[in-house]
Amino acid sequence: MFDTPPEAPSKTYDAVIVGAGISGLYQLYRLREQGLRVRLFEAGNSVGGTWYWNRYPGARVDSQSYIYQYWFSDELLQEWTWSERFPAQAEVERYLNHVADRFSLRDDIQFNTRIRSAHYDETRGRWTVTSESGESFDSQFVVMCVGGLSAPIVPPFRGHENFKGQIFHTGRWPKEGVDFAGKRVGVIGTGATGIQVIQTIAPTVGHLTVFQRTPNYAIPMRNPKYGAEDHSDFRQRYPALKARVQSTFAGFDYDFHGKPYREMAPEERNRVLEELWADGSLSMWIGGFSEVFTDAEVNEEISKFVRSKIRARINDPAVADKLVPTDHGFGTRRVPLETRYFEVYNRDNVELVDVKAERIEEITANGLRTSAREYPLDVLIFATGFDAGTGALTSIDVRGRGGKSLKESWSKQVHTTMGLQINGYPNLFTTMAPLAPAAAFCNVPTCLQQQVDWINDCIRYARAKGASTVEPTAEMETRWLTHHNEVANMTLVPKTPSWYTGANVDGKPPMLLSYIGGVGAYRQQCEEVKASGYAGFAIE
Ligand code: N01
Repeated sequence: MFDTPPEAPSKTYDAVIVGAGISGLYQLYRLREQGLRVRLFEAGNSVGGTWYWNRYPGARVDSQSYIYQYWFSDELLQEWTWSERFPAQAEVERYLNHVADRFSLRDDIQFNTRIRSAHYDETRGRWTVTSESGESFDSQFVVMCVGGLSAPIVPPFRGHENFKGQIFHTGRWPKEGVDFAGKRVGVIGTGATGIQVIQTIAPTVGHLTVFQRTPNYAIPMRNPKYGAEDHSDFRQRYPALKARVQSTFAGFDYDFHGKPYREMAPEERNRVLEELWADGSLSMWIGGFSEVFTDAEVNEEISKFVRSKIRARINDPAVADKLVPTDHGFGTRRVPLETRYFEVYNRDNVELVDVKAERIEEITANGLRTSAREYPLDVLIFATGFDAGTGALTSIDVRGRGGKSLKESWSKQVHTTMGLQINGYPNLFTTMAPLAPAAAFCNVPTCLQQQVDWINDCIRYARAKGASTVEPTAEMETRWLTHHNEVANMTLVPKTPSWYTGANVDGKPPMLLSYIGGVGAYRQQCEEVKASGYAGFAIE
């Protein structure tokens, strides 16, 4: 039943994958290995996904390189060497290109092809996927690997079109780069992206104006270079690391500190916090005290610790007042790693504007006007983030049973079954979609590989059974949504507005978009579904 009929036109596939990032490439490898006729469509002109589009100055991964990779090939693990602990964008992009070449993945990828719609035909149990240029493809399965942070947001400031200088969004950075020498540059946004851009360009621009709405906590990155000894050490540890990352809270090789914070004497707490801080990684956040997510008092103590670290690095107390976060607790929004970020504000050529105190009113021909004054600019950079979790999927016109639009359905309530499938959309699978840990609370490659493997196994199971459709039941979906929300509401995170809760997009229904029950626990639940013969999924 799944075999492609011999008379089928060349644009008929068993599976279509959308997106050639970390999950799309791996999904292609796996489904092809299973013998499916697969085609992957990618809007860009090469592979890399996030690491293709986000080539802004300073773009760098916040996960350690030795766990930011694929585990499926021992040869790949043995031959690839990472240059440092937290590599820059170009190195991760090179790695993903190497993987694409090493496994001849490009043979089945069509580049420069943005998918506009995916419509399900109930009578045939198949999808029609159509590109922006109007090419249509017919497929049994569709796997959307479109990313959780890939639909950029440019706030609709008045006068955007009048600006005479250059405007960029970090998530659509030009390949040829941008020359900042001597220029007056403005950056809007101080999230993980803004921080990386600001600390990188501050020494090279003529003048930098940072428009900050919400100050962020950030941890100083410790980024040693790796040599031959490190590489051989990692190679020996890879099997253990591969197993380890699948069971921890956030898919890293570290996990929460075992001892409860409240059971420690003040000196011991301080010692542990200092050790975590000195590690220079995200372990301070998702490998420190779990109470940071659940106990407001403990969170406040840890927040105070971090605030004092930040304040100590800023010369002008008035500037420090603007930069030290007081309106939310440490770790309730994404905590970035930084490299001499706070020292940037000690420079003469850098000015910090608090846009809560002086609102951005419009972009003018020569710069940006707030309620206080006009700031003359040659270049304006939007580090204003993404329509997270849902944006990349809803930008495609996805229609399931009865022509039901996913965008419309999610405008009222975002729902998925474990972030893997959606009731009403048979044979459609998703990676990095809402209600799974991937977008917010996971070392992304850990979660994406787990999801791809689950999808691959599920498709194999359905084919072996001779079934033509796979779809979660409505009951299963409701059960997962209820569980997701229960776990979310046990934490402090939904109380703090950010992209985690959809608060950065007007009109988005407020909810914690990513599952916060832990990567290990999520994986276990996915495994249980598989072991039960996919209980909660109709495979017929
Ligand atoms: O986006 P963000 P991002 N007027 O949404 C501000 C991942 N990532 O691209 O906080 C003024 O976090 C907004 O202000 P506020 C990581 O998961 C990973 O930085 O809403 N300001 C905020 O400061 C990260 O969390 C890595 O008040 C406006 C900023 O723009 C995710 O991507 C590196 C505004 C947006 O911050 C997204 O990060 C980089 C307006 N109208 C990113 N609208 C690594 O692992 C928005 N802002 C290396």
